[in-house]
Amino acid sequence: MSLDANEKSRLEAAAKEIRKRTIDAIGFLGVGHIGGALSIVELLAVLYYRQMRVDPAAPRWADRDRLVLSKGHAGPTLYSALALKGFFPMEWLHTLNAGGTNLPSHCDRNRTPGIDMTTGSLGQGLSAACGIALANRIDGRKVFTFAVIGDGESDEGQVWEAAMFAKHNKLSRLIAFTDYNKMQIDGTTESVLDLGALEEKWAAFGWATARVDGHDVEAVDSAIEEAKRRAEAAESGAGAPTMIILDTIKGKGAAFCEGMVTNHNMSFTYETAKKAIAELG
Ligand SMILES: Cc1ncc(C[n+]2csc(CCOP(=O)(O)OP(=O)(O)O)c2C)c(N)n1
Ligand SMILES: [Mg+2]
Repeated sequence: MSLDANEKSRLEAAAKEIRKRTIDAIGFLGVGHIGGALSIVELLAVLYYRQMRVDPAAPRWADRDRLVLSKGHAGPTLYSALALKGFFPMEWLHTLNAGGTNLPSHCDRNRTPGIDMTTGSLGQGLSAACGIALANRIDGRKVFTFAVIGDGESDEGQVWEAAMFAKHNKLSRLIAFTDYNKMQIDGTTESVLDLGALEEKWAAFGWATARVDGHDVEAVDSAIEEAKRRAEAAESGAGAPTMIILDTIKGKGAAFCEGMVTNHNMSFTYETAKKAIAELG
C-alpha cells in the first residue's frame, strides 16, 4: 500500500526535524558520529511516526514494539526521534555525552526512556534482537522487533550466527535493516571487506529480503508493510525473518559532511551545524 500525499509529507517533515535535531545535538557537543547518524534518519521517521507501536508515557509497556539500534554509535538520531515523540524533554539533547547525562553517545537501555537495548559493541545487536523476538513469542505477545545493523558491522561473524538462529527459530516478527551506506570507520566497505551480493547472502541464510532507497520514506514504509503482512500471514512460530537493505548515503543532508569517508566520527563547530540546519529550510 503506498502512502497518500499527506502521510508522505508528514513523514518527510518528521525526517527533516529528526535530521535537524541530530545535527544540532552533535554540533552542540562538537564531535560525534554524524555520518552514520544521518543515514538512518528516514528509517527512524517511518518507524516512530508510523510503524512502531510505542507509548512515550510508558516506555517499558510490555506490548510495545522493540527497536535494537545495533549500530549504537547512531544513538543521537534515535534520541532526536524519541525526544520529538515525547519520551523525554527536548532539552536533554544538549546534554549528549556530557558527564552524568541520560543520553550517552551510544545507546544505554538503563539510562534513556525508549531505548530497548544497550548497544555500541558492534556485532551483538542482532543476537539481542533474536532473543527479544523469541522471548516475546514464548510469552504470546504479537509484537514486532526491529533491528538496525551497519554495513561495516556486517563484517562481524556474530551477525551471521544470529542470521542462522533467526531463520532456524522462524522469527517472522523480527524485521531487520542494514544501513548500506557503503562506508565504515576507515574506508569504503568495498575496500575494507567487500560485502559482495549482500541481499543474496541474507536470502541464502533463509531470510525474506528487500532492497530499497533508505532515504525514500514511501519505499521504506512499503518494505516494512510487506514484511508485516508476511509475518501476520505466517502461523505463530512459522515463517522467516526479514532483512531490508537500505541504500543510504553516509552524512545525508548535511553538506559539510555528506558522502565523505571522513565523516565517521567527526569534529565540527556549532556554527557549522547551524548553517547546515538553516540549509535544510
Ligand atoms: C566490536 C566493535 N569494534 C569496533 C567498534 C568501533 N567502531 C564504531 S563504529 C565503527 C564502524 C562501523 O561501520 P558501519 O557499521 O558501516 O557503521 P556506519 O557506517 O553506519 O556508521 C567501528 C569500527 C565498535 N563500536 N565495536
Ligand atoms: Mg556503514
